[in-house]
Amino acid sequence: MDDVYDASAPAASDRFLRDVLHGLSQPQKTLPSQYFYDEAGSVLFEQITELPEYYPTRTEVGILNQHASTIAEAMGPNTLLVEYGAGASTKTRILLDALTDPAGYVPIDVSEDFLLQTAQGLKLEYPSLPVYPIAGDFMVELGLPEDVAGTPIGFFPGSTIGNLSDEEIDKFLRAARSLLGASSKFLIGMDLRKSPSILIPAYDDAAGVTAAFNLNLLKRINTELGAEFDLGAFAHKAIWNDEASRIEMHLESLKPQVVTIAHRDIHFDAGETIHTEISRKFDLPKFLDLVGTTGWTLSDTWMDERDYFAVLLLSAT
Ligand code: SAH
Ligand code: AVI
Repeated sequence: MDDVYDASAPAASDRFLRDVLHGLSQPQKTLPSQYFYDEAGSVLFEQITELPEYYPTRTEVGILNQHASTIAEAMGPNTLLVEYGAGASTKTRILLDALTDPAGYVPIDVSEDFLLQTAQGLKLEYPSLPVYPIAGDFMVELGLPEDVAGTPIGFFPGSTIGNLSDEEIDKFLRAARSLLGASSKFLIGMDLRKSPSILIPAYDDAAGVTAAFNLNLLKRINTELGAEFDLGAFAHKAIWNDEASRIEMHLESLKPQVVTIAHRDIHFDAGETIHTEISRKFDLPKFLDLVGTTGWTLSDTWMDERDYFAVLLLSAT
């Protein structure tokens, strides 16, 4: 494996502190969801994917398994697979097994230690596949490593696109189009709108794994920024926002309290929340409006029998 290219190293902890203080100074306190993913957060996310209530992963895996050869054919030979928010690269293996002579794999992720472990595991499983991990934020302009070969094809599974706002999706798709180039395609997985009776338990599971994932953000702020959040004084909440068609995760302060971060006192009322994540549930026409003029057009769509999840193939225009 080539050395990891760390796209965010110089100012990572400064940026984390700045983002935390900025988010916690807003009238609706908020924290960017990308900070869930330190190593513990990535492990917790993997546990979420195995929960009985969390249908997205197994549904998307089912779609990819069912259509792997068609998808691989559409991607073509000599693919340089560029994955945004790669995590454990579980779904990647389905594509790698179906692709004809893949030229390489570029996993991009903010969770650096987890990314490196995943990349090392892949190198053992696919000894002839060049793997070029990039540690960094996929929302900033990234470059591909100089020595890559093949036709760049994007992969953005997991409905991670649902964790982005309209403006972020627009910026992200344009940046991906510029990175991947004019011959590219982009395979994107997205969760679809469905009954709150299915959605709420998926984000508030009986075993409390999603609660631990949400609270891990405060734990991380304590460890990395020297704050003193009392984890027992905040509770996980998952809310369905019907108008915005999204699940919102919050952390609710269970009492009035003050938390000090970098000499700044942050006041919480009892019942006040920190908004930590949006998880959008799309309908296809609305998503295609967002794709709009970003340099991509829809080529193909695959869905499961229950219409829970969609995998879209976009082509560069
Ligand atoms: N693709 C995997 C993992 C999805 S979890 C799957 O489908 O199961 C979301 C992943 O995106 C995590 O690994 C997280 O660390 C990463 N991630 C979230 N926001 C990111 C950002 N802004 N830049 C880079 N990686 C990000
Ligand atoms: C990574 N992302 C798409 C997950 C989701 O479903 O929004 C993260 C997650 N949050 C709570 N559970 C899982």
